[in-house]
Amino acid sequence: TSAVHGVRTHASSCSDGDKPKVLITGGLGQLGVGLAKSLRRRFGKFNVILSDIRKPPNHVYNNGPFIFSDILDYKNLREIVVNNNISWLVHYSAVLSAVGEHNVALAKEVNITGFHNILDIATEHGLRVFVPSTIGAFGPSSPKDPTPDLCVQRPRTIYGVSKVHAELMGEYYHQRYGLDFRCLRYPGIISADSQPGGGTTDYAVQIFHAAVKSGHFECNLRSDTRLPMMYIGKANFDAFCFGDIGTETLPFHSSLPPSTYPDDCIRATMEFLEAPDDALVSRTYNINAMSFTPQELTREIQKVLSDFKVTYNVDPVRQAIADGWPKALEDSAARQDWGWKHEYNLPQLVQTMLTHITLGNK
Ligand code: AKB
Repeated sequence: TSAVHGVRTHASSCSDGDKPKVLITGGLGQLGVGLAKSLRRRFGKFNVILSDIRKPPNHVYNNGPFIFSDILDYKNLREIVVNNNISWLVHYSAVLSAVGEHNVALAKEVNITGFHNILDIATEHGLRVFVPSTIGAFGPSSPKDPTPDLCVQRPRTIYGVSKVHAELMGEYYHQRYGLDFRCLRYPGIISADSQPGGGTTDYAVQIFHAAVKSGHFECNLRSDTRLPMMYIGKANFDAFCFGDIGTETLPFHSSLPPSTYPDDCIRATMEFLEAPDDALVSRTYNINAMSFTPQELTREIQKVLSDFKVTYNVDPVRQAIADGWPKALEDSAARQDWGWKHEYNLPQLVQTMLTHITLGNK
């Protein structure tokens, strides 16, 4: 009998007073460490557990609880939830778009079977569960500029199909069993200190590292490929903000106002996770920040690094995926229902990324 057959429905429970006890799966990917840091600041170091199937670098071990967790191992996952009194589950494990097309069986296993385990365990234990969806949940027949929350969704990648499946299953479990399912459709996420793993939007992270290190970048998407993107703050942004790096002069950065919001992606996720249940008219929301092409991004980087050169060697798999994706997401419902507001535009993104990467390389 699968767990969901014995399901009881309860409101999301919290453990330490009002504080949730959070488990993050896929914690060593592009997003987990940064989110853990913000959640720990808010709810306490020991109330947020990062998990993955890989051994973490020392700085992750030293910054708070980390455990092995394999989302394909139902019993292991259930044991972790029970033994740690987990009340919120952030499910970041996923095989991304480009890697998924090269290994459909793996993507199906992780993104669909693994997600079923998450859904059943979350339902059985009354968890609040956050699952990111993506611009990849849309396809060539979706309206593209902007793409509304509700429209035709016929993605042509296993990644996209698995994300539409997750959206629909989560919404179904919400209305059928009362599961507190929350899902944001992320744009391509741009991070300074963590690498994306096998996506179509990866170029927009790699280009910054290449600009700083070698002054040349070979781009695997066509120069006019417009995609929605969003900035995620550095996981060790405190050190950057509060002067742990000494008296070093910050390159490029001087015109930026000192930001109380060191990012958009983590803030969106935190605000959505904490939004009162009755504010959520829907369970799946688009969130949008900026959109640009490789050519526009290159020009913005060249305003700072004038010798930077980009050449193009298009990957047909990634290009076909990108050609079917939205150019911008329509996100007025997120703005209206739970107050979403982006902070970073293209010039701010470029200045911040170049600053972080340059300082990180010193
Ligand atoms: C990918 O490119 O696969 C991801 C995404 C947009 O979901 N970054």
